Amino acid sequence: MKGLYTALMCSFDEQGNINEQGLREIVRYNIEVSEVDGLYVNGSTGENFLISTEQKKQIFEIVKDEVGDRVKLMAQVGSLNVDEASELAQFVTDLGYDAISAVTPFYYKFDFEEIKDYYNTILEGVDTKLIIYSIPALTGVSMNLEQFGELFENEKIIGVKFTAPDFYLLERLRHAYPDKLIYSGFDEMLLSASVLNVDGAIGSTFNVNGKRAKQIFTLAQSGRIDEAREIQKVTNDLISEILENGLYQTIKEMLETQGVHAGYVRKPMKRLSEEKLLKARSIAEKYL
Ligand code: NAY
Repeated sequence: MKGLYTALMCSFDEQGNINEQGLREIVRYNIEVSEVDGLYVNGSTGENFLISTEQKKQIFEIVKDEVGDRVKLMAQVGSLNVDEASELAQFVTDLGYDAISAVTPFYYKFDFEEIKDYYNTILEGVDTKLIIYSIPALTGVSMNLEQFGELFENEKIIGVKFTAPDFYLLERLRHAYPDKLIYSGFDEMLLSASVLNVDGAIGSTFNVNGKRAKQIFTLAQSGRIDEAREIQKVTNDLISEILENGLYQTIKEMLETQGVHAGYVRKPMKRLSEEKLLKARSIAEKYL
């Protein structure tokens, strides 16, 4: 399960329906052009929190059908509705996904006991492994070393997608849990995380920048830090332009320039203005 995983985008049409062909094209582009090791399906980048249970299932099915066994697949099933999360966990396990992942429960200020119960409930009765999805900036949920340790006591919890700039905690986690999988979640910090020996990374920008990300990761692993730093610099030039223009919308438009029908974002996300569309195309021309 080690390596680089694209946080997969989903293609939606103007009405917000799944564009199956577009989604298949995004999958193929990631495998054949970006050459990532795996796909992280229905994460933030997949606009997971904006779609219905049925749409989530449809996406899981289409992606598995398109991928077959070519790359590893992680399914993000986390939901404030624990019944939905459990149902999706069973669904993707039956489909043959390699692991599930679940975002920490957010919005209500759950205490740690509740968070722990959420994970144990999702895993009850389902024969799969789980990666915790920790993203404090969006969820407001920060866990400390001991709390991660307590979650890791459940042997089915095999790792964490660590999307935070806290490199002290990341180093402590790596040191304390050498056998758990740690994935870096911020693409702009990939080199720094790789130096701390993470097992892989999961990122939205890998949809268009997978090859550079892979270079950063493998160069860092073999101690070639100067070379990795150069590629991280270009990557961060790209990421800052993407962030300034609109993250998911710009990546989608960049994919469109490559003949991949990545489509539109779902409401309430807004579409790019004409000016920003042109900007997205010029970013693609510059970096792809
Ligand atoms: C997800 O589930 O799609 C992710 O969390 C992937 C990680 C990304 N985080 C978000 C919130 O999009 O790749 C990062 C991020 O977009 C990138 O580093 C730019 O900041």
